[in-house]
Amino acid sequence: MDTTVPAARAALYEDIRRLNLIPLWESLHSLVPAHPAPAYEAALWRYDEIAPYLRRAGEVISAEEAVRRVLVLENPALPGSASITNSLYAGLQLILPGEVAPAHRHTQSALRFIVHGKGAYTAVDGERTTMYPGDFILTPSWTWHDHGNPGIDGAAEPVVWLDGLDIPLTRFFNGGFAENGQAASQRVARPEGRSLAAYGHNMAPVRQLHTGTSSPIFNYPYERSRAALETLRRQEEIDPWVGVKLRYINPLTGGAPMPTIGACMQLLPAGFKGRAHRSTDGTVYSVVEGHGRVDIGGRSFAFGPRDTFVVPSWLTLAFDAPEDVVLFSFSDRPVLEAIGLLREEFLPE
Ligand code: GTQ
Repeated sequence: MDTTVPAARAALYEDIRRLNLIPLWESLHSLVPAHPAPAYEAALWRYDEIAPYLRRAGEVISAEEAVRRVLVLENPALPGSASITNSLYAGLQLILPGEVAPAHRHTQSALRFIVHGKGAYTAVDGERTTMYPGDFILTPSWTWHDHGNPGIDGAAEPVVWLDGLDIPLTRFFNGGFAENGQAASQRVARPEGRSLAAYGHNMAPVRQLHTGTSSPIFNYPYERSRAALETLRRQEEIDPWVGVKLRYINPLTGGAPMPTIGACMQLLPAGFKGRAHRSTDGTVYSVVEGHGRVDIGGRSFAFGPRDTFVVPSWLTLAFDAPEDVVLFSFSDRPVLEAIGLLREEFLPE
């Protein structure tokens, strides 16, 4: 038996290192894995636990000074990355009554999912939209956006939303550009509600049609999404894996609302014990209503309203909902779809 081979190999590896060469055969296995092996993990952030620190952040820095007053939900397995999955960023943003988060734009695409309070607004390219809990709001790539919190009818309260951005994806492709606006708040160029009126009723303007790669609707109100789920749960057989689940669409294409981020809303009726399923798009969930449990790759997490959790790529996911549960979720699904990497598996009971 030739026992000199490993030593000879080691010597070779050592010698080629200074030429910036490495032997493929030592790492082929992990470079071309049999199935996805994400480098990040399942995790859950309890809103009740976070809220006091958000409040404290509100005491130590203003929205204006912070530009965006956000506590980033960083995946525990990816310290220093500001990432919740390998491709996505998530954070909880607080805006207090009377505050303004100044106008800027960047190539990163962003979504806001309102988790607490009402009466703040986001302005996108000159149109404001007032936020209510459960609303799904877009600020597509390179659109000017600013946030403010004037309240409604003289009553204002702190507002918190979940930010979802493709920051890590943009970083990976070195596509990040950003600019600050001239003024803190952009000029209002169109009345509130214009986008939803023009595009949110299965109709579209016959002239001056919206162009661009993102949806012309930038607020998908919870009231409507919730009502749709409620009607369907009464009419349809409940899917044994996902309950009643709808995805948000760009009404002009039927595709995802933004090129890099897809989003869904689902209802799990009381008593639902979901079957396990998995997909290659690592997904962030925000709990809108109800308490339940989720099993992620053999780890069980209890959740309640306003909690956030992350399900890594290809880990199995199964829900348990003793009461009605409503979940919002977002992922990089449109990217995976576009490059042929989207796979899903719905496991039998
Ligand atoms: O509101 O524009 O959480 O630019 C991170 C980066 C929010 C925003 C974030 C941002 C924003």
